[in-house]
Amino acid sequence: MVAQEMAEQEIEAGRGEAALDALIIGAGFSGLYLIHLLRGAGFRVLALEAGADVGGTWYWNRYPGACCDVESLQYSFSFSPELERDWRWQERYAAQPEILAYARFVAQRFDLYRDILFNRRLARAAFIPERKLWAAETEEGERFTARFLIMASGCLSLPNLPALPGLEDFAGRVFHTGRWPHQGVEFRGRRVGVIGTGSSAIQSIPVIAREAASVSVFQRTPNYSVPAHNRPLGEEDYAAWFAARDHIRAAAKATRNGIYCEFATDSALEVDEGERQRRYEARWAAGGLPFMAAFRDLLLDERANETAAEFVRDKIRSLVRDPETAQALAPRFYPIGTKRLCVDTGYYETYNLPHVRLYDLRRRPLARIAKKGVMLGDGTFVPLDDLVLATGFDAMTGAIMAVDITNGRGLSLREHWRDGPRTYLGLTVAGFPNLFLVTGPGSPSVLSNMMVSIEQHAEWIRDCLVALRRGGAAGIEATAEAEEGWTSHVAEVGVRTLYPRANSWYMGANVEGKPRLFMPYIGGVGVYREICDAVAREAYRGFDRLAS
Ligand code: NA7
Repeated sequence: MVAQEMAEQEIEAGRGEAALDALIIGAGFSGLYLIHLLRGAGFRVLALEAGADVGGTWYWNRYPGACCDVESLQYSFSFSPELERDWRWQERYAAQPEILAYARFVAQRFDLYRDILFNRRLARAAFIPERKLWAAETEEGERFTARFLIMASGCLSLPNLPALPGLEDFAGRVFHTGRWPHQGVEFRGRRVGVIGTGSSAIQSIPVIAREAASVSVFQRTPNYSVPAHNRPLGEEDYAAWFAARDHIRAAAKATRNGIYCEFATDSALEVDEGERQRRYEARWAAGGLPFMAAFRDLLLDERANETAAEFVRDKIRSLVRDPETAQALAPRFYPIGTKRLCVDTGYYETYNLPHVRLYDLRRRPLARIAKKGVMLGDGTFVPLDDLVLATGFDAMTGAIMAVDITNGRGLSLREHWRDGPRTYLGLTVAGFPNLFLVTGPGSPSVLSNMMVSIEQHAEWIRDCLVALRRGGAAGIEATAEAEEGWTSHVAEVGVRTLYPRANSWYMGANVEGKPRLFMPYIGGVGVYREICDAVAREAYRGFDRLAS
């Protein structure tokens, strides 16, 4: 039964009021903070979570070496000083088990588990205009009604499973990095093939290579990666953090990407070669994503970008002994940073191991997967016992579009977004009242430190719901003009950068048939926050209120 019919029946049966104020989809960091905030503001909330525990991305991505590419002290909630005081990160970059443990700690600390139903996947949701509520149904057949529907379903949660010819014939084990078995995988003595060379592959290949008999990496596009220089955090790190914490937290909110670091304000082209090299060397030695902040124009100017790209290519050539492999690993087809920069531990060095081999699919494409391995276009057969698909995600829109969301006026979100996502502020969609997206397309989202963006979105949504309640309104809906204006603005700002030059998941280019456009908002988290705050201050400019 469609959600609309189901809800109408419930309404006829006398349950005219929405049972919940807000139904939250997902219990990752977004969902957790939303439960905490909305409950604290007196709303009746429930979260549905597809996994068996909290954590979202960090619940599913358990592949070997899975690690956050933002430093743990900054990749954490800032809203509670007590929480910060009582949780200690072990490493500069936290690995997945530690981040998952943190999510559980947060959920327990704020007593969030009681408002989450696990192992529930939302199948459909319909807005019922007459009642001004959402009716929702899970794949398991449970039904809910809520005034507001909040999609906190994650940007990298729906795995991308490309149509690899012959995959169904493969007799060995097949794993996707984003759906890794919870009990772990034993690779000892096995010949492992890895398809893909994105962040998940770059993190997992060095760890798998420690165990496996051989590792064959099938690369379609090489990625730029900088070292993490991960290390344990000690007392002195914490002393320094707490001394500067208030400043760092406040400053991070005003930055371009929500990560506090030294952002250079000069151009890569206005310093001489010696200074450029010195700057890149220092950033390389420090490690991590701030490499891209070495100059202000690395993502704006092709020539500036090329100086950084060539520096990294040089590093690859110096780290990888076999010149042919080094050449294949050095990206040339797109500007550095326009696919998310990877942060690794020993990735390039792994190719110096005798049992690790790179197959460049640009030189010899993957012809098909056979029962016992992979056949390449030039007739080479690579025998394998296991296949690891590190092929990424249907990013940003995948988890939202997986749900059949309709507006009760004959329009589905899938139809509305057929040519690409359209939003107002990345938070709302015209024609879909009382629907909120957290870190959705059209917001800084995946270009930012997610924790900073999540806090900002959740707080904005809470404030909006409180304002509506205070004003006696039943809801809110973005106007078509506001959506059009914002969607155009997101596109205009995007094309001013180098990002559209890459076939990245930011562009939807990794999923066949997906519209190609730059989905996140590149204006910066600081600028974006000011815009969202101004919209709220100006009585929610760009929105219509729904009368009670
Ligand atoms: P990514 O970054 O999307 O990487 C996926 C990789 O898989 C990438 O190298 C792809 O090559 C490759 N791929 C995808 N489909 C195929 C086929 N059909 N054949 C060969 N290779 C393929 O996903 P990750 O999980 O690594 O990282 C996602 C984000 O998580 C990351 O950016 C961090 O923010 C954390 P392509 O580049 O498309 O040629």
